[in-house]
Amino acid sequence: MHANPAAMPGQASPHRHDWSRQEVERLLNAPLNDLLFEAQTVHRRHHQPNQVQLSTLLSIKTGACPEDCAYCPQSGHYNTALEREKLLEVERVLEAARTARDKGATRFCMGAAWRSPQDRDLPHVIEMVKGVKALGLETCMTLGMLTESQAHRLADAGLDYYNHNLDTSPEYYGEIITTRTYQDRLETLGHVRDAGINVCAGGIVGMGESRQDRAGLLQQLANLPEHPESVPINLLVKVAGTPLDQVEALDPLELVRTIATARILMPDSQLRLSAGREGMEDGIQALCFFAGANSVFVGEKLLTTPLPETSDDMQLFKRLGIQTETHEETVEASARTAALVEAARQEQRSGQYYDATQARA
Ligand code: SAM
Ligand code: DTB
Ligand code: SF4
Repeated sequence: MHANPAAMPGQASPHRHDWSRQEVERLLNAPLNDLLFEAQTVHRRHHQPNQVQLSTLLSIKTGACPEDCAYCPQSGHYNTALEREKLLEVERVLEAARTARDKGATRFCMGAAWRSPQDRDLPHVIEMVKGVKALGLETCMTLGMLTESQAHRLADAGLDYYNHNLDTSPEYYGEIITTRTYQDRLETLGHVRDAGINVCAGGIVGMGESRQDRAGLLQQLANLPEHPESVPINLLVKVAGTPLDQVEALDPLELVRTIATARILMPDSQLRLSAGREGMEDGIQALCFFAGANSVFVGEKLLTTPLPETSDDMQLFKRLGIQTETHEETVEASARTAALVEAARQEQRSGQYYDATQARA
């Protein structure tokens, strides 16, 4: 397929955790057709090619966040026309979860505009996890940084996934956030992993970063000791009042390249075409699915910004011949990915080589 196989190092698709920046850049820089062909080949080997999983988000505590993330409408550092809201009552969360389930979501993600949860908040949040699980949904939370013991308490409550993003490359990170470090984020991801919760970690493109920065983000994610089970790729949603409001729009094909490269680097991870679908052309979304995206957020809103109409999403899936995952399929896929990540972890520990190309045989 390629004149120089080394130019497409994902070809053999082992679960590697030692990608060099140069290798990742070579993938990102490849002719688009080569990159897409490779990504789709890996995708087919590891996933159902015509299936997407649906998640729904709910902001359980909105705005007034002490962090200064330059992209975020919820940061208390910027003047965005956002209405603040304190931690929601559990029953309101369960109501939203029921609606999401009835509309086909199989995972319910709850996000809080916190630097980290206070210990006094945890019992409340734990009630939410238990209640949402009892509705037959997978649970995900994103609450900021976690200590080791908080991660264990959430694990004991049965939390399925914890989302904490690296956001961008280590080099560009300081341009975007000054109130917490890259190392802080890696530590939280370590606590989540060690507590036995599935890891959801990704980042944002379109923040004025370079292609090298996108390579840096992907390299960091793929070189984590275990690949995150879930990798959200967000396209910046520009919100008036945030420092990134006027940043130049990213060529959407760069998003497609980022997703394709993520698919090659992390063959078994669920890859979510996350923020940024509202207003995105159908053709670009279709390319993202071809590149290996197999999950999206549906519903009225992400956390605070709008999503496409669900009826438009369903229409697009129909046009593409894409089926939405059932609850049973989601549970089966999550268990399979978690088992593969665990197998890779064990084999890495014992010094054996893990070949993910054999995983679906
Ligand atoms: N406060 C918690 C934290 O930062 O970990 C959880 C909520 S925070 C909103 C979750 C993620 O949403 C961020 O890490 C970022 O990647 C993404 N995000 C926030 N605002 C965004 C925007 N305007 N466009 C795209 N992604 C965004
Ligand atoms: C993720 O990576 N993207 C989601 C979820 N994880 C929490 C959040 C996107 C937020 C977009 C801006 C907003 O709606 O506030
Ligand atoms: Fe706060 Fe999370 Fe927004 Fe950063 S991304 S300002 S931590 S809510």
